[in-house]
Amino acid sequence: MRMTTASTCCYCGVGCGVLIEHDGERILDVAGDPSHPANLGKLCSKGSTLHLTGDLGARALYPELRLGKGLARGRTDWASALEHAASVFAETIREHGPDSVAFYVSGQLLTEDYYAFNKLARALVGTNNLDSNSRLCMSSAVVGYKRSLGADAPPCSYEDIEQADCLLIAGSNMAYAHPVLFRRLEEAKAKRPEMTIIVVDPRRTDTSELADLHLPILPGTDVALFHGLLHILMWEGWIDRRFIDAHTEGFDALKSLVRDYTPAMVADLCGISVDDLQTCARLIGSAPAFLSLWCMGLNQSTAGSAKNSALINLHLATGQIGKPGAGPFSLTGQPNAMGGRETGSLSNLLPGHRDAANAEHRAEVAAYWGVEQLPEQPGLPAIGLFEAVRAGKIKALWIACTNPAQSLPDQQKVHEALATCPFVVVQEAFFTTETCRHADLLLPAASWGEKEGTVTNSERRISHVRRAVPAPGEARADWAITCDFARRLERHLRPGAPSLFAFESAEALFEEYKPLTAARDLDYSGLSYALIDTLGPQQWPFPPGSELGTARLYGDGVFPTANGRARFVAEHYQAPKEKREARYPLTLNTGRLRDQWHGMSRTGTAARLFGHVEEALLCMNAEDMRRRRLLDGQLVKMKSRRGSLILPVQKDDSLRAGQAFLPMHWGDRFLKGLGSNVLTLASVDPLSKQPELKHAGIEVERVELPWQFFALVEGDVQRRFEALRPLFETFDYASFSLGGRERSALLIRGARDAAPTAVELDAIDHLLGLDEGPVLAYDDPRRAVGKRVRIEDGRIVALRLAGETAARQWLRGLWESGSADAELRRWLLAPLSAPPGNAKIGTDRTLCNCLNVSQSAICAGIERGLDLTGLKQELGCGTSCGSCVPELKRLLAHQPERALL
Ligand SMILES: Nc1nc2c(c(=O)[nH]1)N[C@H]1C(S)=C(S)[C@@H](COP(=O)(O)OP(=O)(O)OC[C@H]3O[C@@H](n4cnc5c(=O)[nH]c(N)nc54)[C@H](O)[C@@H]3O)O[C@H]1N2
Ligand SMILES: Nc1nc2c(c(=O)[nH]1)N[C@H]1C(S)=C(S)[C@@H](COP(=O)(O)OP(=O)(O)OC[C@H]3O[C@@H](n4cnc5c(=O)[nH]c(N)nc54)[C@H](O)[C@@H]3O)O[C@H]1N2
Ligand code: SF4
Ligand SMILES: [Mo]
Repeated sequence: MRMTTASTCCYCGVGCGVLIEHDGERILDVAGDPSHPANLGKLCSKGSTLHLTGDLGARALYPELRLGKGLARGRTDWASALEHAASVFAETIREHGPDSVAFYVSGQLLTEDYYAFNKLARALVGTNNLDSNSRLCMSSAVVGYKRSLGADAPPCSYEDIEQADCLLIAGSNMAYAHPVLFRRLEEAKAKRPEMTIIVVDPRRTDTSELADLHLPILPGTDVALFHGLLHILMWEGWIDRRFIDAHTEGFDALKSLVRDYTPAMVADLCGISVDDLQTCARLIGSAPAFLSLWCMGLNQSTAGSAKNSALINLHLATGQIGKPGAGPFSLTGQPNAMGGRETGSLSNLLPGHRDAANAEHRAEVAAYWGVEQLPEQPGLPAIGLFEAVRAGKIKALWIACTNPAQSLPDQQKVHEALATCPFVVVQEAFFTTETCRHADLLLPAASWGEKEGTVTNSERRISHVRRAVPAPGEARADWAITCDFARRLERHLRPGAPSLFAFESAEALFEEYKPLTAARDLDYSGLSYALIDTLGPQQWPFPPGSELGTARLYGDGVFPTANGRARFVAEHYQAPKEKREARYPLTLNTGRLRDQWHGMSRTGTAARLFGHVEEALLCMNAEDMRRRRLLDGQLVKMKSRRGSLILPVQKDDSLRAGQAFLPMHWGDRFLKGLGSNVLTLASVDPLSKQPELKHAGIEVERVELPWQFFALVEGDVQRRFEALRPLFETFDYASFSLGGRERSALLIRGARDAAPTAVELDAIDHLLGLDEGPVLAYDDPRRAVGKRVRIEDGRIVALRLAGETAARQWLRGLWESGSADAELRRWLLAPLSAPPGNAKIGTDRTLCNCLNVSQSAICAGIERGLDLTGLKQELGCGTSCGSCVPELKRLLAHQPERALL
């Protein structure tokens, strides 16, 4: 029987409602929930393919324990696993004190999971060593809001996007990262073309394509830009003196600071024209309603806190806050980054927007929990925490719902830390992650569609996440794992005392947690699961007795500071940590792809999601490539002060000279060499402790790796991937991805200085199924060249090219088309390595994932004279989720110079 359960999408902070179709056992399909206020029925390319992800072959199904470093993990049962963990934690705490253990958690946990971890760390263990991946994501925004406005609260609503007259999008590629909101913006702009959109981003992106004004500032110069804008706003009299006098403090100090930020100086520093700067100021200054949206381009910086406050300064100076269509609106990345902040799950916070450093706050929470006191010693933020693990100070580490061995900067050190830590627990839904390799204890977690709780999205809206199907194998909900462990640890640390963790459901956790928000700025003590179910998802504050949530904050001009005034923050511009210098002259920018999610544990199981970008590529400006004599597709070595990585390079005219871009998604699993973050730096913002993930100094040079490798194998992809990946450790370059649509295949590209041994190659062939059965083979040992193709029922099912791979695209095309013709057989048995002369070569990107429309089909349509409507009507592209529409528009706009393939 088919059933529908209304839940939420587990990806980004837009927080879309999804309707999960299932049969009580398996998830069959998803659709957007028309009644959810965040998306009103829409989903993006990631949300709409959720049911295609989560291959059971990649899921963690049973607890696994390693009894000593170097040994393999073996399956165990939950009771033994958690009993063991409790005794190791108890012993470590007894011997080395509570700060010798730590918890590193995630903005993808539900609020209830977060609360359980918080109580475990602070009330039971007695440590503030509880931090979250939100440290890499939102912590600069937290600092910005708190010090400028008094509380960590984005004051706006999504509907403000429709009501704004001028919209400044800074350091956010929302077309990729918050697509459903971007669709809303596209529609608003189409309805009201007079609405102006400004995008501040060093790169040209799908987001900037919608802008009236794109400011491609030099990396990290945002603070100077915002000060420069304020300088002009003041000069032109475009500020709101009445608002400043009535509702703010500190304006005079800022005024004298921005005096130095003259248009000429700022334009020069930011690498933009004075005209554009002036235009930007005029658009902001003359707008009846001015809204700003920002994300990682501001937060992930050693000046992240300064960038946030400098942007908020503009709103305070113009009085553009607390009214429809106006305000500083930080977009949250993860689905429950907000919940983490609310429950106090960063090392410096406590539940209910309290501070761990505040003795009164500690006493309040301790009294509520019925414990004597909460720890006073400050906890370690993510980067410091892993540094302490590496230094041997933290001896037992619990990681939940995050993959630090992929996502933290300076991966060499992170891997060292995890390898040296005496006891690493990983609570994960997918056993395939880089971090799981280091787990001494792996605990299988329930994931999307399998768990219940609540999440808060970017606009402070709390949704009820509902469970549709049971978790596979023995996987359990995160809160249940945490509480079970905590009860066992209590027997060591508080024998005989009544349990602090006697929760029977997620709802019980929510009920205990919510009074901690009472009378605080975020008060949602009036909310319950039942109320959300009746009223729909609600925006906090939602104090007792409320009938509806709160759409907008600070309408009365009163801010949650001691004197009720918002504060101007006057801080000078600071350049990014790694300045351009001769050895590392390029700045590496990292960020999102449209169809992948972080370390790809989930999106990396759906071949379709590789259709848009298939493999790890370094993007560079043409001029920088020319100077280094690099051609498209060549292998390069990129080096930073911390590490190096080998991968192909690609020309990208959306980048200015001096800048390079690498997606953040590739970890050591998909790209040998510890992935993108082997290059990035761990320098942090002094206040938010957020690392500078967007600006690393690098150099790029060509590498000659004459022995090349390509393989494709269909079926049982996850198991093969796991088995094959370790065999490529001796390769200089090895990149894995998935391909296909109806059938999916594992694709492997590799290169080495010289051929591997026959034994090594045989081992690979064995796992590819190319060592026996219907396999056609050709070898030229003198040139170390060999080809293998397995053909079943007239179709290619596996192939590998060793030594020389010129025919790989052609063969891949043959695989996809399901044909294995005579030409192929002739070619196979010939010494020729390149494809036959008349073969059609070339890979094609799938721009429209929903309808499977390729870039070449779209370009051909444009050539035939189709416009956007024509493309939609004839090819169907862009008619479903809409994620490809910005790219269709760009191809239409850049028709003359478009690159076909
Ligand atoms: N498809 C997809 N969507 C996602 C995610 C995902 O993994 N995949 N992750 C989610 C999460 S957790 C997050 S945090 C968000 C991130 O969402 P975004 O922050 O929008 O995404 P990024 O691509 O990381 O970075 C945004 C832009 O910042 C620009 N930038 C770099 N340096 C600077 C600078 O100095 N100044 C300015 N102004 N801009 C700069 C980059 O060029 C990039 O285009 O996405 C969320 N949504
Ligand atoms: N270079 C560079 N690095 C970056 C960034 C960047 O822009 N550039 N962005 C940073 C940002 S903003 C972020 S948010 C981080 C994200 O970094 P991570 O947190 O490491 O990213 P994910 O891959 O989403 O990790 C979440 C893990 O939780 C697992 N999981 C999924 N659902 C569940 C569940 O219900 N329970 C449990 N226990 N596990 C589950 C997933 O399989 C996955 O492995 O990356 C940061 N790193
Ligand atoms: S915009 Fe896409 S990824 Fe984000 S919540 Fe909605 S469907 Fe999920
Ligand atoms: Mo994030």
